[in-house]
Amino acid sequence: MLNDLFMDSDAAYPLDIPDGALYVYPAFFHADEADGYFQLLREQLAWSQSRIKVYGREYPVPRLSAWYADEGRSYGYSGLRSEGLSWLPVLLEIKARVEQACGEDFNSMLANLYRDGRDGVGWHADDEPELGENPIIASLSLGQPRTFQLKHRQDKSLKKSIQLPHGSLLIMGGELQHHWLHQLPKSQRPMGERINLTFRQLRV
Ligand code: MD6
Ligand code: FE
Repeated sequence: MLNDLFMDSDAAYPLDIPDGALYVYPAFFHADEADGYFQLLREQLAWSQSRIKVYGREYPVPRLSAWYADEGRSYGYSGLRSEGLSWLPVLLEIKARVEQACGEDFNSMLANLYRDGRDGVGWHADDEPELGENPIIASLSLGQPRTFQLKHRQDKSLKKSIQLPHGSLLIMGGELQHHWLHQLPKSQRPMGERINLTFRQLRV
């Protein structure tokens, strides 16, 4: 279903990878629209730095985040469980555009703010049970273009590296979360801020 939708659109293109579906809209939002959203999200979201426990020691994660969801939804990630914040007008506006493009509804969104190249997110899959079997996750990138990498869990020769520009939308679906890990690596290069919104549909 995702396939048919995107084959018809010349704005989005599929990336040819086995064991999962991956689509990119390089310019989902035009630059001026993307600029406006970046500013609003930077100011309005309730950014905070989570801490994770690794072998009994606590560390701040290298990014700021904020988590929004429909009333009454809670979500566990990195050993934490939290209630989502209430949607803001700007988020509902963006969510509607993303839902229209995906042909899917989303009831939650995790926002990440990478302050500079020292912030990133390590190898992971978004395979929490709440997301269901083969989730569609839509990921909007604003601000500093950053590299997004994927590697296959079984076949170590399969790797993919893509640039996520300002205003781009990446859509993951199919069996991707079962067979691939993804990360946003840190970088030594001087870099500005990047905001990423990942829209999800929680099934429970
Ligand atoms: C990021 N994104 O782009 C981190 N997860 O900042 C993710 O971890 C991610 O972009 C699932 C689907 C799309 C993503
Ligand atoms: Fe992810």
